[in-house]
Amino acid sequence: MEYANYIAHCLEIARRGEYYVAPNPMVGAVLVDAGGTILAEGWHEKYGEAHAEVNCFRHFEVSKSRDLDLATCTLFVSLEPCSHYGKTPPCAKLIIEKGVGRVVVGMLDPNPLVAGKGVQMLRDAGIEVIIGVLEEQCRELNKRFLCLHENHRPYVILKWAQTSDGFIDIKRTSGSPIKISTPKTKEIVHRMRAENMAIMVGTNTVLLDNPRLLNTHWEGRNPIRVTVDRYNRIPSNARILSDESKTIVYRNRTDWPYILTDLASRNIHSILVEGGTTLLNHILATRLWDEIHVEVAPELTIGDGVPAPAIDLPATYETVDGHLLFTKLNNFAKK
Ligand code: AOF
Ligand code: ZN
Repeated sequence: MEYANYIAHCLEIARRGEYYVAPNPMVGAVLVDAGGTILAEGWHEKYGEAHAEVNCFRHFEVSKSRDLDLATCTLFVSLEPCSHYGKTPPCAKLIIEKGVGRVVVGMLDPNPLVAGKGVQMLRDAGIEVIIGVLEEQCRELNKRFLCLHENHRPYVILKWAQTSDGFIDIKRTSGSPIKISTPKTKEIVHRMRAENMAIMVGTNTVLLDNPRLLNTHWEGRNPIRVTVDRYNRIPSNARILSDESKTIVYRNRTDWPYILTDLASRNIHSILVEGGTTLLNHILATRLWDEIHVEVAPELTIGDGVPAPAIDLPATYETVDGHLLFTKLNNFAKK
């Protein structure tokens, strides 16, 4: 029985919960008989609802093989089964009750409510437990959830679009921003808004662009909007304050380490920062970020404007609609 193949399948089905489970992790589970046949599968579908293991057993109960002795079977799950009473009862307890013989776990759950206790419960009940299969892929899938529990701050993604001569906008005090993104790259931005729990822009962007910062071009929830307003300049009718989603405005303390700590205390596991340059440069100086995504429009030069943050772009990029999409990962963020 090739464990990695089944954990790979768990990861594939876990992703179906992508836009619906935050701040919980995406988790997939498959129940496999002694001959290696998958009897049932399940994944965490929605925040606050059943965990992957519960859904897997539910599907098993309605299957033809439900009378099988589960002592001969293996449950594969991409994350350690939980041991706590949260919004749902502990999955480890359910697995013990079902009498499963063996459990293969992709990676341990760093949530202090679980953190090894799920595996301990299973082992105490005499179940064979194997830990650490495709661990790197398991970590990548839930990098936001892991960042919150391991680093006690949200996963931070900085994102901007710039002209080929390095500007994010024309200099202006009114009027509309220059359009840099294409329809397809705009869709990618909305997907990023759906992937992250929060979205942030600085005061100037709120005042100049009056953005809604919603996810209107991709499935899933709208992100929680975050901004700073030290001098009470944001008017009460600003679109960022609309009731289409929640908004957090920092007024007294606006430094990035403080904001991250506060967001973590609200269980926000990820934030996408879309600008402007002042905010992005402040964040870059703290080194508290995880990814940077830069879109460059090669055909667009404006000679003068608001400069993009000065960073070294990586050598490789993706091309979408003729635009260059660079992704830079942080090497010095504490992992
Ligand atoms: C599992 N299987 O599919 C998931 C787990 O509030 P609750 O009850 O939904 O618990 C959320 C926590 O449970 C979450 O922070 C993480 O530690 C774990 N997620 N565990 O056994 C699952 N999604
Ligand atoms: Zn659980």
